[in-house]
Amino acid sequence: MERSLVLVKPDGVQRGLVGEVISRLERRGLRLVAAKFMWVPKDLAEKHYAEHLGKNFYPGLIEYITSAPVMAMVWEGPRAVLLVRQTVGKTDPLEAAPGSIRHDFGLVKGRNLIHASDDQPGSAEREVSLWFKPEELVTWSRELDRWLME
Ligand code: D4T
Repeated sequence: MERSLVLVKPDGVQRGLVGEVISRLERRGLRLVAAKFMWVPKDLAEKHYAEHLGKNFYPGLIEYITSAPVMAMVWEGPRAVLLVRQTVGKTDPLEAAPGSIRHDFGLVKGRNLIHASDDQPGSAEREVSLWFKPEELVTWSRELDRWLME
């Protein structure tokens, strides 16, 4: 079982797409483990995007992610990291596969609606622990799980 950190970014929240994102991930069969609606403190934004420090788009990225509230969530399932990335689509909406969230709702990389953990080793675990305390992660099962998972 894997976990992935998903953020509906400020543009997704402002455009009323929180429900759409949750609905797509639920329909995929993934299980919600944690969620909080929040302003992103600048130090959290800087830690989250530390790998981009020094790049030309970094200042705009920090300003964007702190410009309005985000919906931060953890989703769980077998191969959840890649499944969520597939549902989200590639970083640039122009390259995102038809049917993905960024394809269906996005125009440009700098307003791509949603974040999802990548599949670098340890990346998802690092992000989940950056955004959520262990006690905020809910352990539960669904009756439906036996029809979704072997
Ligand atoms: P996030 O991290 O927001 O889910 O996006 P990705 O995982 O798909 O992409 P990323 O880490 O490479 O980029 C982080 C963030 O920066 C914005 N960005 C990226 C941008 O504005 N211009 C760029 O050239 C790149 C590469 C978009 C997402």
